[in-house]
Amino acid sequence: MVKLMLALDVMDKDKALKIARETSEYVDAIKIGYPLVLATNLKIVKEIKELSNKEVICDFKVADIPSTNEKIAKLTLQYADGIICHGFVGEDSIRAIQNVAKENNKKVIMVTEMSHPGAVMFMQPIANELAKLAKKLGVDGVVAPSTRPERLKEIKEIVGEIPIVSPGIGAQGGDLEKVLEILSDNDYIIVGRSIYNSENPKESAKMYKEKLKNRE
Ligand code: O7M
Repeated sequence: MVKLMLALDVMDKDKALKIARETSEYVDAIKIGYPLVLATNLKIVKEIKELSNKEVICDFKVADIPSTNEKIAKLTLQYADGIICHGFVGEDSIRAIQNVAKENNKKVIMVTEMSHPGAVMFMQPIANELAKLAKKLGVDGVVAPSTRPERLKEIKEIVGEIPIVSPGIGAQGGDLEKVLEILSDNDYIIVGRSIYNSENPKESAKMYKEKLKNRE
């Protein structure tokens, strides 16, 4: 079954903990990014992992020189099961993160093409090359857009067995039916606002989980 990754981009600690607790029955992984970490602190990652018992991925879209990437990865992977980095900074910068992840048995997920409209300006033209680099480096996951199924398909074809982590369903208008025709068992959809901003996040997470189950 395609997995559900909750993007927990709320900026209030109690709200984050409540949503993580309520939805944990239906989500496979929780993605924590700058909004929540900057509103609280990095230890929120540990707390959310403990109360949800789910895989927790830090979305810091790390994009620096190797020695700085290494520092960021060391700090992040004390608590998180995985870290998201950008690919456009090049092979050495990604390898620096992979080295830290390997020592700690953690995941590195690399961004290729993003889901927002602006990604067609600079990212889309290089995204297939980034996907090839992800394959060469054997990263543990690749981010590709649910908002552009044709691009999602192309990137998936390039990376082969590497799991896809795909944002854009819900608030960004991605077509879940189309996306599920492309994704396979170890892939994830990322859903944020349409779960955490809904009146009943638990019910919304359940609804997505059921849609994923029904497509099996
Ligand atoms: O469902 P949403 O739109 O509220 O949230 C989507 C989440 O995915 C949110 O955390 C974004 O920062 C993230 N995201 C994208 O929306 N588009 C991308 O191309 C990449 C990401 C992402 O997670 O990158 C790792």
